[in-house]
Amino acid sequence: MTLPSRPTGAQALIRSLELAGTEVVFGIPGGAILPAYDPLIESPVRHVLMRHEQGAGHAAEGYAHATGRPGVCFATSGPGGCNLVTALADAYMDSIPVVAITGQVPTGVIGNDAFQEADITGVTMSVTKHNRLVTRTEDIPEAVAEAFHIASTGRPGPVLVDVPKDVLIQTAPFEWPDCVDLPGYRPTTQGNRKQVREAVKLIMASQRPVLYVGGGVVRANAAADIRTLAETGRLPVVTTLMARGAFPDDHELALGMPGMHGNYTAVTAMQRSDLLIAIGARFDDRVTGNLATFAPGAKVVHVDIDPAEIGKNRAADVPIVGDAAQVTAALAADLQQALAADGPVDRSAWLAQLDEWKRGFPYRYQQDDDGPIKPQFVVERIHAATGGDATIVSGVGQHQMWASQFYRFSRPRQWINSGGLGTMGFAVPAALGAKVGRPDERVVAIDGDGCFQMTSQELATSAVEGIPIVVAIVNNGHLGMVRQWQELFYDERYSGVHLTQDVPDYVRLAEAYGAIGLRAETPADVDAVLDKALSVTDRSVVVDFRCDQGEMVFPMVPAGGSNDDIILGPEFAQPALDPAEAPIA
Ligand SMILES: Cc1ncc(C[n+]2csc(CCOP(=O)(O)OP(=O)(O)O)c2C)c(N)n1
Repeated sequence: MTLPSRPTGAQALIRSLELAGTEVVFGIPGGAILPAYDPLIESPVRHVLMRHEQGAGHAAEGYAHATGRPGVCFATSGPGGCNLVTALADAYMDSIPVVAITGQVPTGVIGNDAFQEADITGVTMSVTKHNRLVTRTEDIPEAVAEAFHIASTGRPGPVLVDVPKDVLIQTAPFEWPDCVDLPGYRPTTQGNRKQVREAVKLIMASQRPVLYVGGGVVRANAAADIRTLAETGRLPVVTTLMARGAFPDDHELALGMPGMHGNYTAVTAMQRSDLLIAIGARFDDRVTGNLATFAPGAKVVHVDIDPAEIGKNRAADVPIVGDAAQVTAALAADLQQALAADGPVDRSAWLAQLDEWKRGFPYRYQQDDDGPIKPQFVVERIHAATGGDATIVSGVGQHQMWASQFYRFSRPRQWINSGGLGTMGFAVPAALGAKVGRPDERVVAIDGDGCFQMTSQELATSAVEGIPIVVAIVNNGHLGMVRQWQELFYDERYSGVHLTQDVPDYVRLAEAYGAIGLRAETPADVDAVLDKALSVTDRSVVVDFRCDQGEMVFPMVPAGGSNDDIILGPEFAQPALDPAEAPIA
């Protein structure tokens, strides 16, 4: 877009977005942000009109997850900005680079309880990496440049820029900053050399190491370095829920997902380990279980770009602040040298033990030909039907765990989910964002029936904007994950979890939104329905998989429990706890 010598704030905003590399904005207009929508008409930046601002935020996240570039969303003042809050909190928890632009009431009436006024910088203070109210038109380019810089450097995260309507309307000279220099904000990227050497000493001395790979590895594009490090040191690798795909599941050193619903080998390997090399991971309670009993014999090397993460939950013997890719590459190079100098470390007993656990305790489920469809079977068949090559996006709940457990991931950014905040309703809009960012990818949302109903209106966005995705609804008629807790920990006293499988009619709902609706009712239907769904490329397809309503996710470490007390499956299920002793979520 070419600018006049004194552009309006709105023109400056859109030009700044272009200069920051924005190709698409997900949003909904309104009074305060209206001026910014006008120059969008001349701009090559695509605007995707969403049906709810939460959807705009999740779509921006999905775009960022899939591409690694910041996702951008627009909302108007007051309710528009407030509707973005969940998505911003989600991006904050999962370190996703998002730039949110909100309109604000004119500067003269700020603080006046003006129509559609909300103090959105105040509201989002704790769920954004940074936010700013711009009060002068000439500051817009700098504010946008800063927002992209902060969102995408260091530990990525959401940044909100709030622009009052009069600031968008007034004119000012346009000056795009060549570089952004923020005093006090200089993320350390290169790990301390001495600490890297100390870490390598621990790796060389370790008999039972585990490379504990977190979402930061995906954010830092460090997957190739992780592979080099793992293969150099023959280090077994666990990939957390946020890191699935950062190390290929079919690799001989891959142990899969640890944590509350992780597999026995990953969980137990960490418990028995004598050295955890944590990279871009944050010792989340869903991974550690009860911290007091977590990996009791393990020393810890902790690599993170955010110094606040190191020692937060578990003390580190060797803390290394730095970029996951740079530090991992340095570790691999030093380890290579140490191995060349001192010879290989014999860890055959440990690796044999891990293999034995892998063989003895894989994820398990039973699909009977004449029984109800098992959700795990649906995920396995989606894997087969997509040749393991789709981008998988999930909602939150049981289906999320099954998707993470049973889809075999082979590359980073192939798995997109809401880990930290656990936001129901994430899948459909995030899948749309991912598809916009990677249009050549097959994008499949594996969603719960409860989650789907929170943001299903974005199917309209899909139809009108031409963004085709497949939505596989694991329809168990319940808020399944909560139902599971009530079954296990509240003596089967079900309260507020029954949705029914029939309302809404997902096939007709899909059709009403211009998508194709399909249903699978028996295991024999599953492959044919999937083939049909995946053969459609010009519109979205929603598949209603009528699944077993009582299936539970295993293994399970009850919240707050010790990872040593992992429950492997129904046949090992423990007696219901007294509700007074029920785990604290
Ligand atoms: C916005 C929001 N509200 C409530 C919850 C609590 N919660 C976690 S999982 C879950 C059930 C999800 O149900 P569904 O989408 O049907 O998935 P399922 O567990 O059955 O696979 C609920 C209510 C949440 N995570 N997010």
